[in-house]
Amino acid sequence: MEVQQTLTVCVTGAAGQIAYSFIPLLLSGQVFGQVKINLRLLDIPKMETALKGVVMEIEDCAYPLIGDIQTGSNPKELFKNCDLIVFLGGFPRLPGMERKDLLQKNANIFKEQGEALQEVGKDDVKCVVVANPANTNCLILSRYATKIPRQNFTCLTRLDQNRAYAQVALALNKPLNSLKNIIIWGNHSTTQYPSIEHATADGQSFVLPDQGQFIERIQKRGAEVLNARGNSSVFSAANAVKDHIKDWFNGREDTLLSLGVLSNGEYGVQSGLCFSYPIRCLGAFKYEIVGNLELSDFSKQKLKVTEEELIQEQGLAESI
Ligand code: NAX
Repeated sequence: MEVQQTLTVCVTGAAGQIAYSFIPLLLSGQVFGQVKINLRLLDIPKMETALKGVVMEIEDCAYPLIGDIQTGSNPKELFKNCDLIVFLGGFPRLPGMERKDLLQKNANIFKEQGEALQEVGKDDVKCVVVANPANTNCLILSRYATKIPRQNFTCLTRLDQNRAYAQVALALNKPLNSLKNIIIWGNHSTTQYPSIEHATADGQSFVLPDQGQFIERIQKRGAEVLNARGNSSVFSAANAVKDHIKDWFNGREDTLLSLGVLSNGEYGVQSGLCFSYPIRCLGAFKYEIVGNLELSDFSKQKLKVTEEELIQEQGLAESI
C-alpha cells in the first residue's frame, strides 16, 4: 500500500480493554504519524451503548487526526473500504471452559469475519489478529478470505518480543537499545520459544545466567501479570499492537522483528500454519521471513514443540 493521507482502520472488540488503550495511540499519531484516520468500531450488539461512550471520549479528545467514525456489530458493513483491521474481539475463556470449546467459539467468529472480508473487504486490506488463540484465529480468518494475499494476515507476538527484550536488558543490566535480534518463534502461548540464539548486546552474542528460567518467564508472563493485577495485560498489549503496526508500515532495518505470519514451510514448519518467525519489515507493509538462520538442536526441538501445538489447534478449529 502506498503511504496515504487518509487510512480507514477498523478495530474489533472496540468496547474492550485493549481497544480502550490502543485507540488513543492510533488517533494521537503514534502508529501512522500525521495520517488522518477514518475509524470503524465493531463489537457485539450488547456493547452498543458502551461503544457510544467510547465515541464520546474520542470526540472529547478533539484529535486533529480523526476523520469519520462508524460503529456497529456487522462486519460486512464495517470492513468495507478498510485499509487495516485490528482484530481484538473474541470470545473470552470462561471458568470451566475447555480449551477445545474456546478454540471452536473463536474459530466461528473468525470464520464469519473472514467471509465478510471476502465479500466486502479491499483486496489489499492488512490484518492484525490479537484475540486469542491469536495464531489459529489468524489462520482461520485467512482461510475464508482467499482473495486477500496471505502475506496480509499477521498475528501479534510483539508483546512477547517486547517482554523478552525487557527481561534480557534487566538480566544483563544493559540498555534496551543495545539489544538486537531476540526472536519469538511459534505460537503466542506457553509453548512459544523466546530465543537469544541470534541476539546481540552491543554487537556481541551473549549468554544468560539462566536461559531456562528466561524462556519460562516469557512463556508465562501473561499469567504472571494476571495473577499480580487480577486482570490481563492491557496497556502493554496495546503498546505492542502499536509497535507491530508501526514497524510493519514504516519498515525497520536495524533488527529482526517477530510477527505471526502464514508459513511457507520455512524451518521445516508445516506450510499454512500461522507461526511467529524472525521477520524483516521492509516498509509499506512489506516484509520477508528471514529463513536462513542456523539453528541449534535445542532450538530445533523447541520449534517442534510449538509447531505441534499449532497443528493440534488447527485440527480442533477445523472440526467446527
Ligand atoms: P476484552 O474482553 O476486554 O474485550 C474483548 C471485546 O471483544 C469485548 O468488548 C467483546 O464484547 C468483544 N467481542 C466478542 N465477540 C466479538 C465479535 N464476534 N465481534 C466483535 N467483538 C467481539 O478483552 P481484551 O483485554 O481487550 O483482550 C482482547 C483479546 O486480546 C483477547 O482475546 C485476549 O486474550 C487477547 N490478547 C492477546 C495478546 C497477544 O499478544 N496476542 C495479549 C493480550 C491479550 O491477552
